[in-house]
Order: sequence, then C-alpha cells, then structure tokens
Amino acid sequence: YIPKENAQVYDYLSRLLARLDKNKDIGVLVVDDSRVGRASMASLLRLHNFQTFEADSAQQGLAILHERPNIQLVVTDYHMPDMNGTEFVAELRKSMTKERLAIIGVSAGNSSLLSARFLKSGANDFLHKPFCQEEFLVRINQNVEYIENVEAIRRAANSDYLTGLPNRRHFFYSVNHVTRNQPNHQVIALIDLDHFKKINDTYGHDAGDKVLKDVAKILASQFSDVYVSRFGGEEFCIYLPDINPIEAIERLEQLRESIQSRNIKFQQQVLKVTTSIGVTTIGRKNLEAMLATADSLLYQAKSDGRNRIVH
Ligand code: GH3
Ligand code: MG
Ligand code: MG
Ligand code: MG
Repeated sequence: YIPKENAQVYDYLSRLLARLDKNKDIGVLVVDDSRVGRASMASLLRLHNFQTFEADSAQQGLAILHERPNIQLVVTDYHMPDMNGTEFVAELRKSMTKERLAIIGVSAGNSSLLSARFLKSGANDFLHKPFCQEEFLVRINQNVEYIENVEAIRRAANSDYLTGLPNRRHFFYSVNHVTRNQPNHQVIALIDLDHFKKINDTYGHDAGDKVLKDVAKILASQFSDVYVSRFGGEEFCIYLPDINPIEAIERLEQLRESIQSRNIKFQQQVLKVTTSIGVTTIGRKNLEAMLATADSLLYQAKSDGRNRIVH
C-alpha cells in the first residue's frame, strides 16, 4: 500500500529503478586519450549502472567495439593522437548507423565549429567541456532512449502483433537474403488452419485468436532454427534453407501431429484444430516461384480432405 501523497515519488523512483535495471545491459564506450577525462566520465556512467568500456585511442575504441556488440553508445573526445574524434566517428559510420550506435562528441575549447563538424561526420550529439554531471547524464539518457525507441519501432514493424511471429514483410526481407546465396536445397511450407472460420463462428473471435497464438507457439518452438512467419489471417509460412527434403517433410509431419493433438484452452473449453500444409522441396528457384507451387499444393491438400501434407 502506498499513501496517495507518496504516489508521485513512488512513480518517479520506480521509473528510475527500471532505467537502472535496463542500463546494466547497455554498454557505453568512452574514448579519450586523457586518463582523467576518461575516468570521470566512466565513473559517472557506472554510477548509473551502465557497463562501461574505456579506450585511450580511436584504434583501441574500434577494437573494443568489434568485440562488444552490446555497446550502444560511444562518447568520444576530439583531440587524440592517432585519429581525431570526427575521423573516428566517420570511420564508425561506415558500418554502424545512428539508429544502431549513438555517438556523442566531447571537446573543450572554442568548439561551436567543432560541434558542427562532429554532427556532420555522423555524431548524434555533442557536449562542450567542461560540462556539469547533470547535463552529461541527461544527454546520455536521451541518446540511449533514442536507440531503444528505434529498436522498439523496428521490432513492431517486423512482427505480427497477435502472435509475435515475424510478419510477411520481414519474412520476405530475411529469406530473400538467404536465397540470394543459392542454398543447394531449400524447402517452403505453407500452413493453413482447417475450417478456422468455424472456430470463430462457434466460439467467437477471441477463441480464434487464442488458437492462432497457440499454433504460433508450436511453430516458434519447433522451428526456431529456421524462418517462420505469420503470413496473414490463419496462414503461416516456414522456410528451411539447406535441408534434406525428406528430413523437412518429417519435421513438418511432426508439426502437423503436434497441432492436431494440442488441447487449446480457451476459458473453460478445450478447442482442437488441424492444418493443411503445401510443401515445395525443389531447390534453386526464386522465392515467389516456390511460394506459388506451395500454394497450389496447399490447395490440393484442402481438396484431398485437409489435415495432411502434400508435397
Ligand atoms: P479452410 O479449411 O478451407 O482453410 O477454411 P477456413 O475456414 O480456415 O478458411 P477461410 O479462408 O474461409 O477463413 C479464414 C478465417 O480466418 C476468416 C477470418 O475471419 C479468420 N481470421 C483471419 N485473421 C484472423 C485473426 O487474426 N483472428 C481471428 N480470430 N480470425 C481471423
Ligand atoms: Mg584529447
Ligand atoms: Mg483455413
Ligand atoms: Mg486461409
């Protein structure tokens, strides 16, 4: 129980604690040739629970970034012996975008020109030295939140809201990358729930949603090593690169059985569902052609009586 007058304080503290908890997984790299400058920034960051890394040169900074994929933010000095701050930023931007890695330039001196140069070379933000702790941390937080927000938007854009599976757009994007490398064998399976409309009509739309979520869970757990997508409505797609077609059919047969035997709990009821699956096992074709074949085989599975695989 929290008294009303304390609710605001409580709200503030819980947000702060949540922030600190997130920060422990976020790496921040401090690049500065001055040991004192580095240490003061790193200790402030540690106070806020960030995982900190320190480099005394741009080269060392590049090496650390290479090894630590959890680094989301770089704070870099300008004057350094091997490479100056803006050259360092330009180098980083060759492989990492502003949305993946935030960079804050820091330097003393007559630096309104310097801040412009930092931003032009690809930095997200700039701080004049000396700065107060408050400003430093506010900028750090703002940039970390920017990265997190972009990541959240990216995740939302790539996944299906109901099931959490990758959506059709994301599926095409990632599978097209793989098919370009022309794997020797590739298998596409189109999976469609049987008489799904009846479930909606009999038990309601929420029951239908629960069925879709349960089926998605089975798919995600049995095919976590390959590409799975909710393709639309009650249709799912699996792409298996470099797999023996016989093995692929065996795995899909297991899937069909798992779905058939699943007791889907909705409120006080137990629902059952089956699936029809169309599978193309002919490799070295483009994705659209494989999908078209799988689709016609799925259609055949339906007309042959459903709850079966046709390949
Ligand atoms: P068939 O065995 O021939 O595939 O029959 P079916 O009833 O499964 O196929 P049909 O295409 O006639 O119906 C699909 C239904 O799926 C119609 C649509 O309302 C429902 N549906 C699509 N998306 C959703 C969803 O997100 N939630 C729910 N609850 N229903 C959905
Ligand atoms: Mg320096
Ligand atoms: Mg259907
Ligand atoms: Mg359908």
